[in-house]
Amino acid sequence: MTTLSPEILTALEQQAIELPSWAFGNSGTRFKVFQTPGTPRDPFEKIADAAQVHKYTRLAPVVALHIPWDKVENFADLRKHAEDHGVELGTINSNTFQDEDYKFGALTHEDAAVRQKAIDHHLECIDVMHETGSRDLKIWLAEGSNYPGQADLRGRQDRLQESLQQIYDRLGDNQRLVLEYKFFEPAFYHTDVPDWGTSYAQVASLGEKAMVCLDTGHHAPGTNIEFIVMQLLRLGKLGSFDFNSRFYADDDLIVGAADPFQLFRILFEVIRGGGLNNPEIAFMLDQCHNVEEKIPGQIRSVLNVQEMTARALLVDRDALAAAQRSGDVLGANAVFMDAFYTDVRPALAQWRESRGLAADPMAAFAASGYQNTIAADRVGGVQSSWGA
Ligand code: LRH
Ligand code: MN
Ligand code: MN
Repeated sequence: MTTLSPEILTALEQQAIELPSWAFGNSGTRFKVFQTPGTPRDPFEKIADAAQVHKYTRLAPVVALHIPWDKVENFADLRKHAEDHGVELGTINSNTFQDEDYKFGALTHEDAAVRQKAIDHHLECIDVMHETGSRDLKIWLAEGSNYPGQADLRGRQDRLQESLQQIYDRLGDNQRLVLEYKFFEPAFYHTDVPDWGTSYAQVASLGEKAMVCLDTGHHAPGTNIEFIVMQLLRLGKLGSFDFNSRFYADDDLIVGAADPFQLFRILFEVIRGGGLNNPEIAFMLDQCHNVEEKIPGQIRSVLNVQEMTARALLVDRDALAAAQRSGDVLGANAVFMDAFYTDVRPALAQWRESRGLAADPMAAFAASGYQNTIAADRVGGVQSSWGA
């Protein structure tokens, strides 16, 4: 069995992954939203379910909210509820993609009144952040156009900058804005924030409290995502991850499911760039569990991240650097692949037991009976996000 060094175990001990509240609600495609028994009926129940993931893994102490999906009358109550369940409230995600007024844009809209409405929504999110104790306001914009000539690309970029500046100016001293990019969907011809370069250009001119969010599912097939991770870390502008995996487009599948090797390569660059356990970077999941059970789906996800982190930490960096310096192409590649092919699961299971956790968190959760209890107790669970 591979053993993990004390240094590696210390690094793993500090790992913290933020869960998306919406992963616990029903979601689907534009074709169908399937109902799962036991689905939370409100944000309080979503937090209770998220706390189960942390209970069995000790990897997920923070839960991100999406506004208005998680709007409650009193956010201080929700915060207290989270703390009572052993977790914290984290990133606040804004939503300008489900409102009629935003058909032709929100922060980029031609009409100043519509832009103001969208800015005001973000200011409201900042108010929420003060109550929840959240640091980050995460903005993803569904804005763009479908046909060449439909929109003035340059004008929209200028308006975006002005709108973001107004939001940025409202941030408190310890608050940040993270701007997420996505190459297409729902707009199919152009998107206003399609890539890391645009996000970087926008946040760089806002100031130090503005960073880029990298959602792993938001790139064209074949994109070298770890290169982007390296570059943003190098520039000091990587604010957060939205982890998930994709086969085709924005699939939102379990992180590491489609391509564990890509996750390994990303985490290697995170470690190389000083990003692991760096409080400046939020390691978030952004996933939907459309056909599988949601709590086990999230447990599987955080374990996948932990597993690939452990493998990436196993890379013999000295041997790798020596091989790189001497131009030993295949030697360098072999050092890299040796770490990737190492099965760390038995060592992680043993380590979990040494910390009073079950060796197999998936099995322990299944045996706990929690799923049956919520299925019996909760009727009419909420739909959290996409779909009809
Ligand atoms: C957009 C996105 C963004 C949203 C989330 C629900 O595709 O990745 O982060 O907030 O999905
Ligand atoms: Mn995302
Ligand atoms: Mn997405």
